[in-house]
Formats: sequence, C-alpha cells, structure tokens
Amino acid sequence: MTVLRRLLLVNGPNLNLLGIREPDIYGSETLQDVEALVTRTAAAHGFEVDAVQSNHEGVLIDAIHAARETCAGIVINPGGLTHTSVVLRDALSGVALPVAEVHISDVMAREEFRHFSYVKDVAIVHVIGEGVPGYAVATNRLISLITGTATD
Ligand code: CA2
Repeated sequence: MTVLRRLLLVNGPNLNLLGIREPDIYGSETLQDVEALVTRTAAAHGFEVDAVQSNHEGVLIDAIHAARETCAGIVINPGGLTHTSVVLRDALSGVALPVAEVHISDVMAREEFRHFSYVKDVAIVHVIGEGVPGYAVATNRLISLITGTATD
C-alpha cells in the first residue's frame, strides 16, 4: 500500500498570537515560524504539510475531515480546545489517522484546568512543554511511526 506523504498541521484558537503576546509562556516565535519548522522537518523525510490555524472549531473540524483523503497523519496543538472539546476529539478519532498532540507550555505545571486533555488518548505521540521545537520532535516521531522506522 502506498503511504501518502503529506501531514496536516493544526493549530487551534489564539495560536495566531504566538510571538506577539505572552512570550514568557509561549516564547517569541510566531505561528509562521511554527509552520515553517514543521514544513522543513517533514520535507527532510519527503513529506509535505498542509497547515491550518483557526479560532473557529468548525473550521478545524472541516480541515481534519478533509485530511482523511489527503494526509497520512495529523500534528495538532488544539490550544484551549484541548481541555474542552469532545467535538474535536470525535473528529480526530473519526478520521482514524495517527495524531501527534503538541503543547508548547508544560500544561501539567500550569492551572489544574489545563491538566486534562480530550485529545490525549486519540493521539499516539505527545510532546508537552518543549516549546516550539516540540513541533519538530512530534513531526519526526509521527513520521517514524507512519513509515515504520520508529526506534523508540
Ligand atoms: O501550551 C500550549 O501549546 C497550549 O496548547 C496553548 C493554549 C492553552 O490553552 C493550552 O492550555 C496549552 C493557548 C493557546 C494560546 O496561545 C497564545 C499565544 C500567545 C499569546 C496568547 C495566547
């Protein structure tokens, strides 16, 4: 079976503010930097990336549904929807693609309401609290699992 060599990168609500607000928590890199990093990381393995960021849950869900036909996996930072959205979780489990969940900050060291993730058990890769470089870590791990070259 041919593996599609394309990933969907999803960034949820407010992540368009990366690098503009709250640099003490999220650093100084922008959403464009994140998308370029994931694109570069994936390209090193011959994968292309479709990137979506939206402040609207339905837009994210439509993009996840569309990925079912076009992508081999999804790298997602759901933002605050991580802690609230059964709908987003259902979309991810519904498309049955391998998912990597990324959080820039260490959510377990922050407020208690950030400790629970609806996405956690539909994702096979979790990278939490490694800053923006964590997106590259997640991308590499996800591609390794997709291509069957995982070493850990
Ligand atoms: O640490 C992460 O990546 C989060 O997913 C970011 C979410 C937060 O709700 C999660 O608990 C953890 C917030 C995204 C908002 O991003 C901003 C970036 C810059 C300025 C303001 C918000």
